[in-house]
Amino acid sequence: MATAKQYTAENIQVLEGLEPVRKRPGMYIGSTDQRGLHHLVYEIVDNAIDEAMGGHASLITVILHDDGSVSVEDNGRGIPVDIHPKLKKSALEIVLTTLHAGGKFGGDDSGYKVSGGLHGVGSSVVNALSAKMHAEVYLDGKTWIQDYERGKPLATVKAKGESKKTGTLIRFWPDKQIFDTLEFSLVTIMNRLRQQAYLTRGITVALLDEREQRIEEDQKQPRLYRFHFEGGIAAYVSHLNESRDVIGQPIWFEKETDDGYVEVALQYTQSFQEMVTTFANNIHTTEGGHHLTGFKAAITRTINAYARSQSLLKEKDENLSADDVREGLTAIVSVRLKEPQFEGQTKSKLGNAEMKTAVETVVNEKLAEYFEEHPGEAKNVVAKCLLAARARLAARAARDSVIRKGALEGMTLPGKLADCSSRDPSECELFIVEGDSAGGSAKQGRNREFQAILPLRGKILNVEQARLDRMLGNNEIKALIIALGVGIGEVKDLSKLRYHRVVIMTDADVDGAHIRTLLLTLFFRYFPELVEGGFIYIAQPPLYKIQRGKEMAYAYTDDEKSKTLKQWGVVEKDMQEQEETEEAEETDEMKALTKGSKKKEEPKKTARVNIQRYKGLGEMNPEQLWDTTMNPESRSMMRVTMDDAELADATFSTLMGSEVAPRRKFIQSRAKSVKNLDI
Ligand code: TTJ
Repeated sequence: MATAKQYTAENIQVLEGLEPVRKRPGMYIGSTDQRGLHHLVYEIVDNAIDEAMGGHASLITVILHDDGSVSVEDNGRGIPVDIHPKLKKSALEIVLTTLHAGGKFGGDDSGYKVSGGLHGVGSSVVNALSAKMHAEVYLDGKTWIQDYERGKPLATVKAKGESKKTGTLIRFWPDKQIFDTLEFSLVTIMNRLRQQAYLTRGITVALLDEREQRIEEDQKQPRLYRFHFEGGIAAYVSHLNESRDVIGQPIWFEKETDDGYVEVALQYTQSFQEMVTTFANNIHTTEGGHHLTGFKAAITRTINAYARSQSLLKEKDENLSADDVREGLTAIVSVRLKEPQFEGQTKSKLGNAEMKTAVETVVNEKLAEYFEEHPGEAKNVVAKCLLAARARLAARAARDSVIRKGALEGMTLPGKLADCSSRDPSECELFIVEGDSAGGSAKQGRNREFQAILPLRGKILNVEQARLDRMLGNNEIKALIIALGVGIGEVKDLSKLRYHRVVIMTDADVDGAHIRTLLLTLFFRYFPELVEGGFIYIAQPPLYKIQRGKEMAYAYTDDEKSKTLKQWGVVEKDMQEQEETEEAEETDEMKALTKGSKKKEEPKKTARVNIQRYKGLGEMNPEQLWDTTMNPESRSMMRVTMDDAELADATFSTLMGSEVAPRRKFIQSRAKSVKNLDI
């Protein structure tokens, strides 16, 4: 390699000693906590990835050693070791002991570098922040070594022996004088390496954890992880969509442009979530930037153009919006460019404006080409986007017509709301209760200080005819929205939420499941912030009351019922026949089984086991409802996640869909999976 050429005067100007790094480590690696510690690994690995990206290395091995050090080795060309004519030092030593802010020093002829933001600060920074560092270069048939302490070489670079391989090995011991912690997280490092392996198709990244505590007792084997993805970012997309219902194969393309390299993988799913992840020079651009803008513009344009060309858009001026084409889209956009500019709050927004056009042009061209060649898949993608468009139109129409700006303003709290006396939302709870009779029990059983009850009449249960947008006009739902206090649409103000726990309390039967689905869908579509904020709950009323003499227990699941019976010494097998009467005379066998238990001292002559299965909340009296479902001391509630709500939304769409067949199928399959369903 003509390395001498790289050492121009210009390069030498920017060389600096490492003292400033140890004085202000945060300036170079962001922080000195565990995050900063991990940056050391990333920095060294990035160098090896650069070598692999240039096509010179295929294997990168990372070892977490037992003594707290980390080593990174590649099978690339090896950092040059020849002596710099002016500095009279080995290139290896210069790379590892001088700050080269320009980033081009020792740089490669060809490609793009993993650099920018907190990265690309240089391996010398890692050296400066390490109590010890050891470098080995396999080059020209020899092994060259140099050792350092806190960034200072202990000797000149020396040949240590023969070597047939080529490559670079760096091992470093982070300095405890610098870092708050020296504990590396296997998971964090593994995730990073996996991500880098996805982004550099075909390379192998191996991770070996040799630390004592990681070695499993029984096998005494260090743990080895290996990441290799022939499919690169297309495999990444497949991985992200693993649990989703996908539409077609992942679509993948790449192109080298004048402004840089563009690589994209995308795949639509039946989900509502958009997952578009962008990278610039292998750095995750969490704040997006121009490459993301270009991608979105191209997707919208291409899908609209295709849909129009195939007459899939009915009206002349009908268009799919950017939101429509992003629903259910999973994509990775990876660009590589010579001089990346990272901006934004966390320096993770790509600032190079030319990348908008670069990505946009490539995606327009390649995606259109793909659609032409795969008309079946293209049609399914358009269908999915049209579905999203229709849902959005319906929602907008609902907002416009039913709940216009200010329509809810000034409205008084609904009469059916039994409000609580506290006005501190953080302690207030709203129970949305199905049916007036359960509502009555809940009203009597509640703690009126902080618990409010809103009964919903059974009428809106008739969801099969309902449509979500019409639902917003329903008086029951209006009452709910007014009770929540946050408004809707343009006037939504979450700070006005009147209850920090909004609890859906429905029966454990089909109607109950319907109304729950409906409410969850409503929250998912119109109040996702409440779901995300963790304000929505589902009450968990018991399924059974189990009684024997004076003993009484509630069971919330079938498992729990079995457990209780077992504790009481009741053999469930024997119970089965009695289920019809749900009453059991204690058999001799049962008595024998209970002998060991406490109850032995006061044997009951007529101990009958009575199992009551609650079919609805209305079967519980106020006291029971309080004890089992509402009392914060003893109840359990499920907090609704976005995933739950999204699932409900999908369920709702299936139930509401015009096709009867899938709806029936859905109800049947649910019927099988939900044991406590009463049909
Ligand atoms: C420099 O130009 C001549 C050919 O080699 C180029 C180079 O620097 N290659 C290189 C560096 N390969 N691997 C590295 C490297 C690997 C690790 C693990 C750590 C560091 C600091 C560099």
